[in-house]
Amino acid sequence: MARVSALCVFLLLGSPVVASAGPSVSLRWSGTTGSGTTGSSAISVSNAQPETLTLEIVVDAQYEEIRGLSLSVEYDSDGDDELDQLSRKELSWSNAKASRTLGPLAPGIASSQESTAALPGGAYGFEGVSLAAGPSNLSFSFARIVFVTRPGHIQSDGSDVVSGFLRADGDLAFDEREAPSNSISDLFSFGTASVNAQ
Ligand SMILES: [Ca+2]
Ligand SMILES: [Ca+2]
Repeated sequence: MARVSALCVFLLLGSPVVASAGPSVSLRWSGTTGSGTTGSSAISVSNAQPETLTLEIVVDAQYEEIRGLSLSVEYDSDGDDELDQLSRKELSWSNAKASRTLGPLAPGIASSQESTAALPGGAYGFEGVSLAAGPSNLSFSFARIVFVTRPGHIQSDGSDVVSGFLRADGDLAFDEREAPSNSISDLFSFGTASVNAQ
């Protein structure tokens, strides 16, 4: 009976719902020195003076245990150069008993690059590995990037920051199964963030 119900839900809701029922990465503005409202993926900033913004990379480990994860972020790919990157940090997560953990093996990310009018900016290879059991069915802060805005460059024209498995050779996710059948990269969905002119 349960199988029949599940099939009905699948047929009613269609495959997009099934495709999104996996781990997801969202980008959330968590801090500003300006007057914009924090807590979502979009924030309003002044176009007259620089503001320092903190961007949280939040992982929602829906339906999967994450034993390893490496992801990257790019920004200003449209040449507007709205942001400069000040710093970035990989965060360690554990549950209260420390029976589940996920954190960087080595300090620092693989590489970073500042955006200009000619080049997108990037922060590549935020990584976390679990040495025992990893997070599942909860959301946690995986990494953090601090930007400063560039007055005169701010445009309200959609996404300014994207996340994803952007390094073909280095970014991936895996679960608790035996390698090499433990990849869960294809299950992930990724969010974006934007800064808009006030
Ligand atoms: Ca820049
Ligand atoms: Ca913008």
